[in-house]
Amino acid sequence: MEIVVFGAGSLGSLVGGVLAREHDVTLVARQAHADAVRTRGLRIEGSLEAEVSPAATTDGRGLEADLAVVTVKSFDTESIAETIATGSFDAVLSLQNGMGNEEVLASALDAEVLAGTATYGAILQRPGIVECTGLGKIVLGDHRGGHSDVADAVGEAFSGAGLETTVAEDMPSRLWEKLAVNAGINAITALTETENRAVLEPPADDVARAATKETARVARADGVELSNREALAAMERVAESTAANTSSMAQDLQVGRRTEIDAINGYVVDRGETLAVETPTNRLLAALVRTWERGQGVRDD
Ligand code: KPL
Repeated sequence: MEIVVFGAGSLGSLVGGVLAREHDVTLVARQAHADAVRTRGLRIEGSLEAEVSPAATTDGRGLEADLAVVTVKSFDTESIAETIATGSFDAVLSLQNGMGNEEVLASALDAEVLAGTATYGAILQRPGIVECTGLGKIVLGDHRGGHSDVADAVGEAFSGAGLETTVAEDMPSRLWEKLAVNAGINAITALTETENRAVLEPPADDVARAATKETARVARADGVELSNREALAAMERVAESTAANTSSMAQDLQVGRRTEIDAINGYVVDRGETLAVETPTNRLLAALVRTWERGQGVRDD
């Protein structure tokens, strides 16, 4: 399969690198990373150790392939959709954090849009070197739910390359479950500069559980079946299996980058307001991370 990964940072490089063992992969990445991959190849360290040689570029315009995998930050989805639209793809798979990315892609593109969740831990250590810090899995399927032959084919391609992948017909509720996981883990570990295990232990565990339960409440008000028990079990399972990992938001704060707070805790607050569900913990976490972003000069609203 011909695959282009748009936004090859930590997760995108790991997924693209593993796929490159079996498929024809192009990484669209920042200059230094693209240069390193072009000259020395991509080294995957940690659990999925490999040396691979995907193509790499900084310019995603006008590309053609069977599949576009989107791993850009949620606040860049609109602009990457415009870039993808200048090329030609049969299918697009969003492997992003937060909600609403698939709708943005679907409204800009003719291709079939798949939603996916990924729980692999990944850190881009240096240009050309990505570390797999935790084996996870990918769940993907039609973004509106239901059966999709294209999702089956993509699932087979991913599994064949060595990524543990399940094809699901209930992606809307899987996305809410992933949102509940990220709402519980990301902002807390970012603000406290801790690894994911921090949310399993006092005193952060109560805060993480409250943020997760609020998210499940909003999901139910939105018509999705997600009990507090299921959401908490998912959050704790992911925190355990990625205990020693640094969440993507904690990585963003470490390097002074804008975060995905708007698409995670911020989304829970906004949707909660629309559906008349109180979300005090998500509101507090969102306010604190946004305050940090303003202080860093990486947001101005
Ligand atoms: O998705 C993640 C993230 O860091 O954004 C988790 C699952 C929390 C892994 O760290």
